[in-house]
Amino acid sequence: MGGRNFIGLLWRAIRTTAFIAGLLAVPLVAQAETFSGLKPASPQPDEANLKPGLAVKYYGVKVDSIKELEENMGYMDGKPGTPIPMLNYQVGQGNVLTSNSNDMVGAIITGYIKMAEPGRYVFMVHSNDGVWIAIGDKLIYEDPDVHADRFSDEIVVEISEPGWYPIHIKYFEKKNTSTLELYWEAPGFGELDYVPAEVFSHLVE
Ligand SMILES: [Ca+2]
Repeated sequence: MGGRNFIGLLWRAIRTTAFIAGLLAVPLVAQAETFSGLKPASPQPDEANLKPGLAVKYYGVKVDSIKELEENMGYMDGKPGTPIPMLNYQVGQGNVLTSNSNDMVGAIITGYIKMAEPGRYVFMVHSNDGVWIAIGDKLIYEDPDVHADRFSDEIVVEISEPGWYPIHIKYFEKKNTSTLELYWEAPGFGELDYVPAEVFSHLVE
């Protein structure tokens, strides 16, 4: 999927720029928004009932925004798809996520993400087209319209309670190329990388 070394370099460049800007007191880099108050799953899911990856429902829709996807969902039933192991999709014109379609796909992705240590998590999202992401019932990011591959800014999440948190993603791809990638820098993980498959799970329906 290719972008990994690039994102590492980009990350270091951003960090270096921010550091130098800090030294010079030049406001070159916007302050990242910090999210707290995320709610862990309560009760925590029974690990015996968890399956790897995130659950997904697909909608065959041609929409221009997350809002339009939601409107379509009001009168359509989603079709359960193959679970999504991790969010590392930059597939050009290939099939969207685990669907069998390469265009006009809406996806509702649900499950849990394990944040095993308390502290500060820095997320970044790479999307094409629109995306909306909530963790622990808190909206942490949306870029809801049609767009070419685009990175979020840093999304800083601070938690005090380790464990499984519900994750809820709305995503659509209208046409041409598609991308959905989720990166993080977690306590103890060192540097920005894909959120690894082992921290995603979903309950069997
Ligand atoms: Ca596209």
